[in-house]
Amino acid sequence: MNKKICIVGLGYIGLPTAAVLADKGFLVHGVDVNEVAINLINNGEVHIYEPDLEKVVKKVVTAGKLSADIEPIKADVYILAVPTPFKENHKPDLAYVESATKSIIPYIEPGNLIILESTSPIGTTEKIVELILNERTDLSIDENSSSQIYVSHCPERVLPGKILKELIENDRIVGGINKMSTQKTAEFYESFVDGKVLQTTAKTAELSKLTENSYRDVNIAFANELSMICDDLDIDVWELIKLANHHPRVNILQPGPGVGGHCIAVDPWFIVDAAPERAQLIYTARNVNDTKPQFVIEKVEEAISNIINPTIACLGLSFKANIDDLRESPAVEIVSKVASLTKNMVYVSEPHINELPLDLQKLNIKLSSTEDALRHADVVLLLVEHDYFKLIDSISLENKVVIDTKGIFQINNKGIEITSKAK
Ligand code: SAJ
Repeated sequence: MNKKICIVGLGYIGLPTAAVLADKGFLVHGVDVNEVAINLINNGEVHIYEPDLEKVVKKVVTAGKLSADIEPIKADVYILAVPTPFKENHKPDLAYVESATKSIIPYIEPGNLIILESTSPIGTTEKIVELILNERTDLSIDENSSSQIYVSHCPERVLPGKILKELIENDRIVGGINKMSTQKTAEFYESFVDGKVLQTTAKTAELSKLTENSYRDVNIAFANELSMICDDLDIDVWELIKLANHHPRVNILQPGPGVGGHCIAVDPWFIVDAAPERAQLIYTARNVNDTKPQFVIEKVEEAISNIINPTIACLGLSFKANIDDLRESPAVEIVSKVASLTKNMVYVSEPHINELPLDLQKLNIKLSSTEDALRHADVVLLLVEHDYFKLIDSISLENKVVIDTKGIFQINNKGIEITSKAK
């Protein structure tokens, strides 16, 4: 446990990983370009919301086990946990991985272990090796050479909202650029993970992560497609799915306003990019999920067409329930388009944030309490199934048009009369 760890990227994955490793006894140095985040972390505070994270960060910073800076330091293990978004043409953007790699190159020494945790297109781990060896001819990946370094991919697989638990409990996939890299990396994860640590090659590890998220995307697309079919046929999709899921080998996921977040809405494109001719189903699923927000907007248009001077309340902005993360959120996209449908103020309630994102601040949108939003609204658009919204009582929805994209009002069976639905 006296190993020194340097983690580049202190976001939703890097910071919890840093906190967990420091809590397990490692000496952890976190690196980020965001100086505000660095100052907060060094004060034992956090810049993102994740249950219990602040508590652990405070504990390990106070114990002197975690510190943060804009520059890396010499360490035994380097973990890269930076974003891998896509460019406008849906091609992977590796700029952050490249700059993170370049930032550690001057510090690497023989014997060091370099782990890429960012979800990455196939071949990225090998690219990292190339970048390092191009600049550091004194290092090598030859097994048993005295200047050997070890490089692996170990994709993060934690679910936002349950990160601290899943970092320890989930099985991990470790794929090195050679056998020794795989082994060294597996030993490292085995020292703090309770789940199984499964060994493979770097390329298989890369594709396995993309596969997991594409599997989920395809299954959510199935639910979203069903919801639109049901809307055409005037059938309750929530009841339909509940009934179908009674079959022992059927387990349909839940429809929603679209798929958000930085993972499931992004990663399938990396497979499409690697195999455009073959990845037909994955490509179609992505498009089905991407068209769902427009379907919801059309439901709002339909609903307000019958109301004179309508006021709309939107409930939820985050990309999924009970978190504050707005990245790639279909709710944000929908709310900004809904604002263009009316001259009136659109009331938005998102209990997990204190301030609207900048783009929404410029529009006729007001961040308000749920109670306030409901009081003003003729049309209520539920976009995220936060637990908080499940407490809304039927009286506050009386005489309003409710568009419930997550089916929570029906699930609660509160007898709310829903006059229009975007299931
Ligand atoms: N969603 C639905 N219906 C569902 C389930 C989800 O519409 O039945 C929507 C959510 O509302 C959200 C989106 O899908 O907009 C993604 O949410 P999620 O909970 O499915 O997944 P993420 O993005 O929070 O985390 C995923 C996880 N991957 C898988 O479950 C295969 C997580 O384990 C990964 O670590 C994470 O991506 C990642 O970082 O790649």
